[in-house]
Amino acid sequence: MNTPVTTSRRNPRGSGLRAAAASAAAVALAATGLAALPSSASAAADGIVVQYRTSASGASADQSEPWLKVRNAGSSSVPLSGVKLRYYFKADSASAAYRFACSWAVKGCANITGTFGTPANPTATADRYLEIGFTAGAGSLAPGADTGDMQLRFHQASWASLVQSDDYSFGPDRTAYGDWSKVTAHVSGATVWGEAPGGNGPTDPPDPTDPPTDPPGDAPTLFDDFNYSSHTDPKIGANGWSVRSNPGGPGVPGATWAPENVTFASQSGNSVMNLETSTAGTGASTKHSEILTKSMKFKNGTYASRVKFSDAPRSGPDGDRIVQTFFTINDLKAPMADDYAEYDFEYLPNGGWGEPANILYTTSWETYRPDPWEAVNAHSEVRASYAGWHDLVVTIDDNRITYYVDGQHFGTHGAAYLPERPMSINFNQWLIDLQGQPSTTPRSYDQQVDYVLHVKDQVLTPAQVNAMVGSYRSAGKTFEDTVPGS
Ligand SMILES: [Ca+2]
Ligand SMILES: [Ca+2]
Ligand SMILES: [Ca+2]
Repeated sequence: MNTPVTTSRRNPRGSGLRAAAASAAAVALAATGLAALPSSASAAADGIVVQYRTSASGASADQSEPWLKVRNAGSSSVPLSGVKLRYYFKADSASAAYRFACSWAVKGCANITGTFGTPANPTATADRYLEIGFTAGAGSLAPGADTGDMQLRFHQASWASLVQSDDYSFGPDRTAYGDWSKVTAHVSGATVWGEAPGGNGPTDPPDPTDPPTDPPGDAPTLFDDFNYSSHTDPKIGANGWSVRSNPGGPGVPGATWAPENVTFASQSGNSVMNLETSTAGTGASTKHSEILTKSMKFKNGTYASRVKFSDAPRSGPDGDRIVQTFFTINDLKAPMADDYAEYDFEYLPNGGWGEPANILYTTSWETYRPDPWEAVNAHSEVRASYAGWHDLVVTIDDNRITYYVDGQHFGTHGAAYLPERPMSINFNQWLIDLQGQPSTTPRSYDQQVDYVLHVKDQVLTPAQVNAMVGSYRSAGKTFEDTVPGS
């Protein structure tokens, strides 16, 4: 998408979420992110009861319509943002994609999230689940209270009819609300209501994509040490990269994305890529830079890169609201489409998005709507200088997204933010706006990138990442891509 965007909106090509930080929606979002972290609600959640009825009782239907209520039968208040519900079903084919919708809810559809996942141990009646979650805006359930009606539905992305008679959680006779143990409720990863389909309870063996005890030997991998001569080096395209030239957001309106601002230089025998952003204080003089994989084929697994952030321009006056990034992303097929996915490292050396100074964000996106702005994401942040080289790692398994900086845990975001579809891998540097430094004196900022590594479907520790990069280097291998296309 190349639609020009205002500075208060973001374009899915890049990442500019906190551009909307001033809006109430974004404030609610930040709260959502915090609530997605493990909460202490489990002690109070023993009394959670799930009630169910169907509004589409046919053996097959255009849409499945599980209507749900959550009741607090316990003795203390339960924050809904810590509660997840799972409705298990058998997919209509291995490749079938589903879409969630909320028709009406007492708590407000905007406070209810729906994502799809795959059980660790699929059964004949349950190889997918719909997971329902709540934003902070849904509030808490007092003892004895319930959520009221949640009129939910899902359908095939193709709108082909779906078969319900083979779905674990489906109750064709349940046309009025009643307790229903075939929809489970979870708090902080523990099952607090209902019975999961065979082999998917909380005490089951670890999922195969949970952290391996040994570094993987032959997992599909992308490694690139960015050993190129220039942005016109034909190896860049041959190795699957695109250096961006098409206009559009995010960032300063009228700015261009300059392929010539992506350069390569040897540092002690190791090739390093530089993304330069330059401006002389006007849209027309502003040049952003971005490199991204041409293929969206990356989903679960480990992503790692060594990136040098900078706090000051290479030349000229300082103060611009620059964004230095490493992220994965796919395309937003429709506003609030749940199969959108994005995972960001974003460093703002001079603040922006309402922040006065240095801040590093990691953000996991379920989805968003550009206009009017609404987003479903979770983020972690540290307000500090990150000038210099840093090891960035993000891992995605079937349960969570975990970020590390320099080997230290930086943030974990829950299952509601897991990717539904594969993504590209991107690096970019861009200016949020021109309000940080009003001067028209030319200046330019650098972001350097040493390497990128992706290991498909394997959760590596930061130490395992370093070991893998080390073995590529001792083998003299500067590029490998064995990740299959999707
Ligand atoms: Ca089915
Ligand atoms: Ca999503
Ligand atoms: Ca390198």
